Amino acid sequence: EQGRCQEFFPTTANSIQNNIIHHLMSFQGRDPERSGASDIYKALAFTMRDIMVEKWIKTQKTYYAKEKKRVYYLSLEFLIGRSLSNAIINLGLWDEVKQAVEGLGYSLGEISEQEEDAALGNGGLGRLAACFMDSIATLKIPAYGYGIRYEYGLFNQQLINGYQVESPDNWLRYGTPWEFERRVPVFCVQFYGKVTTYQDEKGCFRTKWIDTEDVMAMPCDMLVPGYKNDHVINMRFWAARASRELDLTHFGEGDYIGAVQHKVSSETISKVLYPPDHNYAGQELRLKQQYFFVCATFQDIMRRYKKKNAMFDDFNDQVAVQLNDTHPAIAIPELMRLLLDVEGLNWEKAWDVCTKTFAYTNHTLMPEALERWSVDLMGKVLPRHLQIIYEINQRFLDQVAQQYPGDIDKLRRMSIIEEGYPKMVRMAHLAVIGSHSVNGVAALHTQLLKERTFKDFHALYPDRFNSKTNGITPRRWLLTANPELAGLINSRIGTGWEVDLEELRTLEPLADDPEFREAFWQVKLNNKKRLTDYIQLTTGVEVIPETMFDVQVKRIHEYKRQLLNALHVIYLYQKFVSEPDLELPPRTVIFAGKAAPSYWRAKLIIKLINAIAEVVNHDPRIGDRLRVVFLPNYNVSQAELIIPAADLSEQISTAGTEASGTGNMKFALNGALTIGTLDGANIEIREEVGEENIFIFGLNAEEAAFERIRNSRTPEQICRDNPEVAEVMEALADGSFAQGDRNLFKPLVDSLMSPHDQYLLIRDFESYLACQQRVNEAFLDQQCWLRMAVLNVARMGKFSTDRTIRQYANEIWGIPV
Ligand code: DL6
Repeated sequence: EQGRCQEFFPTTANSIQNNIIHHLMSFQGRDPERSGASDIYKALAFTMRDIMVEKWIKTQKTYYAKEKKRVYYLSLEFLIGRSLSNAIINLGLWDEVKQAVEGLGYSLGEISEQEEDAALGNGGLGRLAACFMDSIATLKIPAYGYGIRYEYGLFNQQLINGYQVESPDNWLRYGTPWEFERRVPVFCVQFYGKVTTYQDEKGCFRTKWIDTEDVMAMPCDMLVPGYKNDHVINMRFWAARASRELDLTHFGEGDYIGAVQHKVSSETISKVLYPPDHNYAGQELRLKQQYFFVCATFQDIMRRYKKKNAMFDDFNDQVAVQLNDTHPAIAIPELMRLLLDVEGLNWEKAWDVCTKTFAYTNHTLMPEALERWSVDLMGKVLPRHLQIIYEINQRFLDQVAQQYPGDIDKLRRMSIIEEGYPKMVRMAHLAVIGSHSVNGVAALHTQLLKERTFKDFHALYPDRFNSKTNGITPRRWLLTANPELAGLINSRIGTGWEVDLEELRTLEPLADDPEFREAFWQVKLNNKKRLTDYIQLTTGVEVIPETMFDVQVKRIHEYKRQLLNALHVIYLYQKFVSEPDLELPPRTVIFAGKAAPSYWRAKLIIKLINAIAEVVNHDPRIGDRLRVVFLPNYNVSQAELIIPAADLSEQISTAGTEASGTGNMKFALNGALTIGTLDGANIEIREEVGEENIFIFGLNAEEAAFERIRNSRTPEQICRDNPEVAEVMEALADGSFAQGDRNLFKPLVDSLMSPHDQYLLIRDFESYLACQQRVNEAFLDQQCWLRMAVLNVARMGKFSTDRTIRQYANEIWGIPV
């Protein structure tokens, strides 16, 4: 059998090429001699999928044979990006595929470019989920990712006259070769209706949810190969389908439109990814998306569980469910419903199983990102779940009242139901109460969760809280994205780092080796040249690769403070104009990122950056000393191009607002130096790389919190004390970047100058300027800069998702790795 598989699944350049041709002809109906790059891409992707599917079947068989505990990672977002190069690398077939493709007259780069990004996520949270899948497969953990197969992913961003304009991301327009659309198992998901009770055959009162509107969930699987280990796992994405393909009642009455309507409205559920990343308005469709994927997922989990088990008493010994933020938290009342109403367990047993099954990861400190649903909406869409939530809450509050007699305020603060008009269901409270583990994603974040967001809960359940610092997969973020650097590292220390990132430590002595530094610089320069070409192509702006590439790429949000960076650009511009002989390294300041479509302030920041670029890039007094670029339509593939080319990584959020950040890790791993605040994982990056190898500025989280209340120096005072700050603010206010229009950027000026600016931009501006000056000096000493950059790479071992996932597996999931 082994032999037959090996014969069938191609692993030599020759057999891969034959397989590509076979796919071209038999499945795509193309003449190989007249096929274009996109045909070859598809045929190659199918060829890789063939290899993966065999390994996936074997992997699944080992799970069943060993009756292993499985982990289910539930996430509304998976920001996957492209799959082809990653699959080829993880399957260990790079050289063979390259040769095969070149034999057909194409370069592998050209073929990879054909792939559309799968952008089923908004930003950090979704990309983390994708990195986790890679590490889970590489560590051979029996796990599945579960999510939604959005027909439209994260919107495309165009810049028109400097403004963000959104258009739909129709990524499935030509289909995707990576998914298996499965007709079985298809599950029915109920909505609306009402709850009744009845007596079962033993005379017990049971609850039933009836008169519902039903939608079918169809699974689409995408495979994730581990790194060179024959282990392949799958992500299962649910697509909504109408419960009756054509509504026959309406059809019989000649109402064709009515018949189709049901289909259209059902399928809307998985139509589109919700774009905001930190504030989800309580929209019915989003609640339906959440329940849709949770309900289908649990039917699938139960189906698998029941193959080998009849009783539910030890369900949690077989099943661990990780909730990626509160988005899937409706899973808690859903499991209770299944155990109570379907399996007939009593409340105490069901609750015990439930809390031992779930673990919750929080990803944000922004209060507006903590999800709340109106009780009315919840009661309408999911009436049985609302009943269960009330019961969970009642029992929980009884416990709190017992522990803290007479403390009514505490009951009010901790309740799952927020009293008010309207009453709201606090999903984060539900998630904390219904899980045995609650984790933050960096040390500071967890500390702030314990001290602020979940203070009362931490006092009640101190052992429930733990920290799991995020990571990134080195396979995508170094091996795939930066092959030249990976090659250089391999030539000196071997390839062990690919699965044990701590091995990069052995690079440390090479930081003092001039020959290695030179090679390192050459790699960086080549990456910068690649990016230079891309910038020219996409924006028409000509940049000089030898200048300092100062990069801030991430979602546009006030707390991430792109505006602070923009103020520094204005400052530099004024310096270059007023003191032409000043010795400052020339800079190319690169921005990219999407703003939530309804977040007008973030969109105005994009307009401002483009307006500054317009002025700076066309001012002959500046020459080549300063360029500003805003790259449109930031996505994973663009990140893979930008990050390896960066010299300076901007991680400048107000301390205490960014839960972790993972871009910070990607940049440092690729040899960029960080300028940042003591926020999120920046703190741990500083601990690892050493404070002499990172540029830190600004208030820390405690000082920032204090400053918001004390307001020791208002923006107005700072402008009075510091003419350089005043001059920057003046240029922003007087229309210098708006063709004299003083109103365009007034909302930004007003927020900057407000004594209540919660993001404290002006408060941190002087410290940021001073820190940027230290960056300038360091960059002018190229050897010193390179030494620091090499040490950053060498000391990034902690930030592999292999480490993060090991911790989740050992400390939360009960699966020793
Ligand atoms: O944990 C992954 C990532 C963190 O690195 C970022 O700091 C954090 O902002 C992000 N959170 C979200 C929040 N979405 N919601 N809710 O994307 O998570």
